[in-house]
Amino acid sequence: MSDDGLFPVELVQPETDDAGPRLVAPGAVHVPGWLTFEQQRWIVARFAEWTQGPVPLRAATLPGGHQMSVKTVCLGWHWQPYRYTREATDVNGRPVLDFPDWMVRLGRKAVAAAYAPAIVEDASLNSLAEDYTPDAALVNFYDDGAAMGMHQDKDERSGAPVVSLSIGDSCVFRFGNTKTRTKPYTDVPLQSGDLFVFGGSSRFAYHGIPKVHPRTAPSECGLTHGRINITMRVTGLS
Ligand code: MD3
Ligand code: FE
Repeated sequence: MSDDGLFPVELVQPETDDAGPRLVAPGAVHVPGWLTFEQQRWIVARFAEWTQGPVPLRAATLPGGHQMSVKTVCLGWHWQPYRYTREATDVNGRPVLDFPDWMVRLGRKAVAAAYAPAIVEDASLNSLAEDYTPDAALVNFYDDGAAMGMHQDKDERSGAPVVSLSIGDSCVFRFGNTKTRTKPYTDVPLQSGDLFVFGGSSRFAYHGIPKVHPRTAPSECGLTHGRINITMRVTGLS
């Protein structure tokens, strides 16, 4: 992997004083404070560009007519409930932005960090990082009061891991199970800069964001208001 200077890949020490990576469930790893504040600010600047179009940040409308409180802009493939398309036919018909090369490299670094042998014992997960090639990202924005109900991500035709990056306000992430949208689940606090990777037997678990804590974003993250979450996926589509 070469450094083209576009993204600050040489990580300085994390600026947070959190505990290290934690295995939350088989294949589900939380890495607190993975992104530096410099990286967070750089991504927030890219987010501002993505929202300029061609497809605007929008709240998706679910088949029953209910509008989500979370707003989303997509890269690589446009997600609409419940499929991926190259044009945003549910918004303005315009083509989705390209999936950036720097995000592929960041995704590989994320999987390598989360699935290091010291954290997960499963050799099939340890070797996933170098070939990991996400082709879609959902970039979610949570304004005050936004939440995401318990759901599974199953519109992808691939069992490859999902990489999640959080910037801005802290929140409660609810990680459930693969059988039901109800208990048992584990609530994990997520903060600005945190990485979460969901693969293996966690890939199709129910999950959601029951609560975002307004005005908890650290000033250094570059976001004055709300929460950004990027999820990288392998769609398995062509
Ligand atoms: C576990 N986003 O975009 S990220 C989503 O914070 C989504 O915006 C939430 O759920 C957010 O679909 C949660 C954590 C996450 C993302 C994808 C997963 C957890 C996952 C896929 C499978 C299992
Ligand atoms: Fe999800």
